Amino acid sequence: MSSQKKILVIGSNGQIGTVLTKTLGQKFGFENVIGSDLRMPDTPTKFIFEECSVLNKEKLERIINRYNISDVYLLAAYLSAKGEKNIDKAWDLNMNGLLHILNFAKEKKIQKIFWPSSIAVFGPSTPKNNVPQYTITEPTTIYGVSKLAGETLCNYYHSKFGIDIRSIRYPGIIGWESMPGGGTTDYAVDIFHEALKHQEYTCFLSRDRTLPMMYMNDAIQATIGIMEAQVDKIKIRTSYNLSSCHFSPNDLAEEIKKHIPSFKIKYKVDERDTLAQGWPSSINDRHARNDWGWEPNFNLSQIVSDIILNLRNRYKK
Ligand code: AKB
Repeated sequence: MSSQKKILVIGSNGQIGTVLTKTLGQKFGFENVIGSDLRMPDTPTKFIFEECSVLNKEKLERIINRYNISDVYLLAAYLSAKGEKNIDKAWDLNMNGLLHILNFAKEKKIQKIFWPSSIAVFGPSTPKNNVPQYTITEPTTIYGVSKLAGETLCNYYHSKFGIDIRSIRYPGIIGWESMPGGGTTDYAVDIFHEALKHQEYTCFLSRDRTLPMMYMNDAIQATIGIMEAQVDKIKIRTSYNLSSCHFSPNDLAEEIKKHIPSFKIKYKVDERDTLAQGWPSSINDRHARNDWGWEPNFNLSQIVSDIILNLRNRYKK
């Protein structure tokens, strides 16, 4: 295998994949980054793109061999809300996709894997605030169940076969460059677009449903940060707790009003609020900070200012 890092991002059209693939290209050279997803991206990309499902093991293997892939970021997943409507498919994609990639590493076809877990591994029996790394994990969504099983699988492959797999438990991720799909925390992205276009947003979570959240820039920094950390710094091979800020729809709306005073939020709560009800309000991430130097850069007011600035440019508002 050549010493040049060659990166494959699976799920490169998704909310995080879009920004991650671009950032990896800027950092390591677009000729060294291959994006893959179920369908072609809407706009041309600077990186190489391959249409492929993570469930298509043969095609994936051909891509890995063709480009001599060393590092895989596996982002393709059914998220919480969509997963509840497609339980079998969510389990299949979330588990078999991961298993394929772990087995490529076991067969020494790739060297390093990033796979995200989520705060959805926690459930109603987990403490609500400042949730420690090691605590009760009894998820109540198929997404959370698959992420918890995936964490255990990663740890098993690491201890049994020495696979270098690295993982963080993403909170809700918000940004302006890409749209989320199928998650419970999606409201915190939609709200900005509606605020700028219509000065009004109807929220599907309840007013005070506080959840752990993070700006996209911090999520990307954490993702590349854990992958680039020296191997001896990675002491947890299930998945690291990761935290930046936490807020409710009401907190977010109040912050948006500082920029768009006429903005109004209404509430029409649906089943996604029940999913969110089982999740923690805030997370303790001291292991990530101590082990590999994680530190977030954006608080709520900085996130809101940055998103509004960028979306105002886009919408010319
Ligand atoms: C979701 O809402 O399903 C995701 C998550 C918290 O992992 N954003």
